Amino acid sequence: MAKLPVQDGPALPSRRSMISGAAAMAALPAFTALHDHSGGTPPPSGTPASGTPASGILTSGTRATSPTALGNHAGHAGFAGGAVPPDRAGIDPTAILRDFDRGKTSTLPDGRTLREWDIVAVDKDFEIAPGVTFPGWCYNGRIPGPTLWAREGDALRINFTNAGAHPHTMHFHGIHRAEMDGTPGIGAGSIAPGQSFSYEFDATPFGTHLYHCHQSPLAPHIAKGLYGGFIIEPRAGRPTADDEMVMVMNGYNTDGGDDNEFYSVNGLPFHFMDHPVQVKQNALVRIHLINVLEYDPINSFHVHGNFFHYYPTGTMLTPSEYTDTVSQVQGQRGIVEIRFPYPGKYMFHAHKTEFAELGWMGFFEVEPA
Ligand SMILES: [Cu+2]
Repeated sequence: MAKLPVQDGPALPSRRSMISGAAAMAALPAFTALHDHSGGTPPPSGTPASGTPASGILTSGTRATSPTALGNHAGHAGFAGGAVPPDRAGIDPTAILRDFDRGKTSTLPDGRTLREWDIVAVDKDFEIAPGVTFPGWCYNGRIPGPTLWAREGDALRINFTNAGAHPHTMHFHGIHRAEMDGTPGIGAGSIAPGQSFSYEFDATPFGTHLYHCHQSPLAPHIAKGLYGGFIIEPRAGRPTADDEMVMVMNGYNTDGGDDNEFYSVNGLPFHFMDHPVQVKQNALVRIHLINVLEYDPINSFHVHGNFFHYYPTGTMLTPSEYTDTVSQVQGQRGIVEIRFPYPGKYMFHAHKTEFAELGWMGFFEVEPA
């Protein structure tokens, strides 16, 4: 498959160099300005600690501060410089967690609810790791795109405008007519820069789904950031959860090669190390878990100190499994339901160690009831 030129300018880190410990962070800004020191996170054993050159990704680059300065930051994120502060990154994974976009609703003559969204594809840069700018393509200026929420049977209309520099589409998982599938060559097909199209279909089946660009070459069009969650609630609803959230597992290919150099959930590597997901003891926490990772065939989710019920694709009301680890292939998703019986901090991460060490790890912080 042809590779897209994903960036210009100075070379960004490659995964091989990061794993091997070769100069990884070629353009690190001064670390001292990078993060606050409130709520410092003690590194769990086995997690790369800042300032440990042997851990590969922490090797300082030409503009890095001294190892001593790095050492002062042990406990932050497991990453040289920590996670990028959300306001600088342009991505706030904590805000994305509980941000469900229910669209603009109106009632059709037949009494059904029409749910409508305006989605714009744009090219936008994000600072995904300290000093690493990723030239993203995204929906509504964010990675992942908005989590669209609908109720089973609603009529849906997604007004899509392509304000980017490349042709894109919106391809929704679900049941719909071919011409609404967002596939090049069918129906409206590719939506050229400056063009618009409204996708219209009904919300079915219920479950936790996703949408993404389906323009060729597919892997870069998705991995540049054109994806988001698409949740269809059962008509009669699910048992009420005390807390409901979305976790979109993704990766970043920063060098245009065949793999990812960074991994995250909700778009920003290591974010939830510095900003643990706040939950309450014994509360029912429902997590819509979606894997949109490209380049790597399998991703996984593992939680420490607990087990959870898992509903594959969210299309059933009874769980298939009681476990502490699930795997998902590309495009796979499901619902995790979990209650934390004990207060404290519990890691969650990909159980593929390499993904975890390159950003896909975080904490739940359980507040006593
Ligand atoms: Cu695209």
